Amino acid sequence: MKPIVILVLLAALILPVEAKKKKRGNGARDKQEELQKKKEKAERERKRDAVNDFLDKKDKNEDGMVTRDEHLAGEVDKETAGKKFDAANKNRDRSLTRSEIEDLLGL
Ligand SMILES: [Ca+2]
Ligand SMILES: [Ca+2]
Repeated sequence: MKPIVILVLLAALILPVEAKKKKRGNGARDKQEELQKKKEKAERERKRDAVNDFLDKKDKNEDGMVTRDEHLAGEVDKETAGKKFDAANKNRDRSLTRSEIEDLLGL
């Protein structure tokens, strides 16, 4: 038998095994990626729920943002609440957006 024929035969034997190995490797990685995605999704949902809870409580006019007045309403310690509002209000406008609320809540 010519060496080239032997090589081809060997390749035909080895390649399917290698392909199988590769597939298994990818499967494990896919699973890990899937798990990571699930974790990230759960984390996003947790944040979204927390912000929604906050808005339910504070956002009286239901515009999806919380003004300083809305935030201070019902707070006992208005000074601390005001400071927290100012710290979270990154762009120094009149209200907290969802992402600013995430900061306020320490998410
Ligand atoms: Ca509002
Ligand atoms: Ca703001």
